[in-house]
Parts: sequence; C-alpha cells; structure tokens
Amino acid sequence: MRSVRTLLIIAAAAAAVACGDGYGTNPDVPTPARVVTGTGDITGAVAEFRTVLGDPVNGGAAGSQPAGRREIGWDGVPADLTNNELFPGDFFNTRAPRGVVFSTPGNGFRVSDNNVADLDPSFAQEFAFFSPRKTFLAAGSNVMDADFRVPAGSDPAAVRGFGVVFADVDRPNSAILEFFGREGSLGRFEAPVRSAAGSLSFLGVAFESKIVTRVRITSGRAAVAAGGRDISSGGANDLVIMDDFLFDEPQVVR
Ligand SMILES: [Ca+2]
Ligand SMILES: [Ca+2]
Repeated sequence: MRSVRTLLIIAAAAAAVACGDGYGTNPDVPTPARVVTGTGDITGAVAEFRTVLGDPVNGGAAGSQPAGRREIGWDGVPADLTNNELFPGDFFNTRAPRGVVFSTPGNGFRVSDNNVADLDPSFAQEFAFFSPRKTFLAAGSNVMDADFRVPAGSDPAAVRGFGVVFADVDRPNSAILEFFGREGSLGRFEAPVRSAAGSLSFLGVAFESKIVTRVRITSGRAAVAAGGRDISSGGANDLVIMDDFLFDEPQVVR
C-alpha cells in the first residue's frame, strides 16, 4: 500500500504539471504555440481560438479537408439521443463526421437540453450552455478521451489544437486537457476557474504542427449524477459539464 507521504508527493507532482510546469522543461515535449483561456464572457476567447485553428468550418464533410477546423456544439444531436446515456461515442465520426471518437471509463455519454436539471433540479442553477442550448458530459465518470480519425473513416488522424468550453469550474485543477501524441503526453493544461459574473470557462491549446492524436478531458472532480450536488451547493466535489469542442482539421498521422 502506498504511504500517505507517497500519495502527497504524487498529488504535489500532479498539481505542478497541471499548473503548466509540465512542458517546456522536457526538450522532447514541444511547447504549445498558443494557449487561449477565458472566463465570464468567453466569446472573445473562443473567437481568438477559432482564428488560431483557421477557416473554413468544415461541418460534416467526409474525408480530411486541406485546411480549416471542425466544431461540435451538441445542439444538432437528435432528441432520441438527448437527456439519456445513449449518445454513441462514434456519433461524430459516423452519423455527423467531425473526425473524432469519444470513449470513457464511465457508463457512456449524455447530451442535455436542460443543463442536466433532469438529473437534479439544483443543476439548473449551476450549469450553463455556450451555444444554445445543448451541453455534454460523460456518464458515470469525470474522464473521457477524444481520439482523432480521418473524418468518416477509421484511419488514425492528428490535429494541431483542441479547445473546450467548460461550465461551472469552481476550483483550480478541476477541468484539465491532457494532450497526447505518438510518443506520449504533450502536457496537461488547466481551464481557468469561472468568474463571478458567469458560469463558463474556455481552454484551447494549439501546437505548431499536427502532433495531437488524443486528448484526455477531465471535467470536474467527480461524475455528474442524479441527486448530486456541486461544491458550490454544499456538495463534496466540484462538478463541471462541457459545451463546444473546437479543433483543427484531423489529418492522417504521418
Ligand atoms: Ca451547445
Ligand atoms: Ca462546479
């Protein structure tokens, strides 16, 4: 069994990496070209990251396009996959291709049109959407992976940058993006704590070239579940949900 001291050392190391000390110190791990963050009114931060990723928006086109970006706002997900745990992890590579496949150690994924107030009425006061009005979360876990594919295909692909809108980040180190390439981790990056004025936070990270094959998303300190309570409402854990995902065009890994 690990000692308490060992666990404390592990926790301290994890916190240091999450604060951004994990990149730039290892010459084998490239420093990102851009890290874009925002809280409160995140419109400007999202617009800035869209510029970093480039135009056009490639929608649901099959196959890798020569340039531009893909976006997921969840708002077009059909009703039969909304407010339940039936959302398929490959939806955005098969039914509406964006070149990304999701997985989670939890039960599945939930798309919500009510900021998950159907799970607990208190959530209506905690969470918010960015693009009206559907949001997203893993079910039964606070962790998920986004693996990139040639859109509508099965070949592994890579991107340069990836960003997520988070809702209700109350504590540091509650919402994390960890980027992976062929050689392993490219660094962990922390979304900023929400402002007093609004529920939303944004984090987008872009590297110089398409070296990102997977992003591990940690959304909150615990799974959002029926009967749960956020730390701001007397609960034990900081709960967080997600809205828009943005990433540059997935292209085949070279
Ligand atoms: Ca949305
Ligand atoms: Ca929270």
